[in-house]
Amino acid sequence: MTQKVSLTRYLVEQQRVDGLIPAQLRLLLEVVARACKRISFAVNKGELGDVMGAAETQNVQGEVQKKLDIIANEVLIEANEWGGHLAAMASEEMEGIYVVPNRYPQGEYLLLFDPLDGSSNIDVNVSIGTIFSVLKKPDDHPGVQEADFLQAGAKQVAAGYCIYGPQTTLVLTVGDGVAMFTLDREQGSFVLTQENLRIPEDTKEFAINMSNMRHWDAPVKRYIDECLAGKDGPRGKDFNMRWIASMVADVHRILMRGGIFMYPWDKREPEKPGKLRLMYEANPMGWLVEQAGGAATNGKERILDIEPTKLHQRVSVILGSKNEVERATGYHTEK
Ligand code: P6P
Repeated sequence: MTQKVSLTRYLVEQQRVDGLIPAQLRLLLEVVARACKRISFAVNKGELGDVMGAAETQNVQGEVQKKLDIIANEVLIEANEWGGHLAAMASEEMEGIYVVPNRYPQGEYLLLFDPLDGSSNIDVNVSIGTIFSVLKKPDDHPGVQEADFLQAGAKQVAAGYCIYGPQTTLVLTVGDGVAMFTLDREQGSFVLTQENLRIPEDTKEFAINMSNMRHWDAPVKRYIDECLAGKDGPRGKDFNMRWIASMVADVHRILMRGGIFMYPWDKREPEKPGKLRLMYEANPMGWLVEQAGGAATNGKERILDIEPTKLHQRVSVILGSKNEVERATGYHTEK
């Protein structure tokens, strides 16, 4: 029987082999994984754990928070603040950054996360997940401030997500491909189940919220209309559609079998470039997709090249199978 490789062993071997994972980053990733395990157990309790439904609060985005949104945020903060590997954290659920309290040692990394993405699916038992991104704190000044987080996605040193679905699966990159770890609930540890994940460059499956069609810009409408025209249309093949309304679940499907995911700008709120957040949704997912051979743009430029100006800024997202992302992006630049 082939020996199972735990997340810890994988990270130690990666650290030993190519030095991509300094000890402090390895510690950070193991702590995030343990926090995701705790979140998974809370999510799996459902109605049995008084974790369902809405809290009486709103987040910085003005969205009603679910009880599990708050629980997941607190789990990640508590798990990561004392270890000495972080200087500060930023979360979709918090307006400002969370600086590691003085009673704990400060580290050189910055952790950003959407603690529970897709939370509108919690109450209907559909897959949701935690998305995280790791940056290095600039070392040209003492202390840490919000501006230290405003780095392009290309500067990430680690990124990943944990999807809470039929399996609890952690998907991770440190810049040397994408590895997948499945939670072995009997052992209580994440076990390596796939590495060097590759996204097929072509696909017949698109993911977009079709109810917004009348609000889209022309290039998006052209791309989707051509998919809908099927084999008698300009694409010469039929397409399938999926929309789970949980970015983690849609991106996981694309990492496993290809596809294109689109949450474009639309004219409902024209002042917003898109719905999804750059720093802790589009950047980590964009890097994972690129590391698996896919592509990620905002319709005009590579997501990872965008220079952020605000912590919670939003962005239009087109990501997935390389040839489809290039086609959809090309329609934007043609325009
Ligand atoms: P809509 C979840 O709220 C989320 O941020 C992403 O996970 C998901 O892809 C998107 O919003 C769904 O948005 O407008 O289809 O409900």
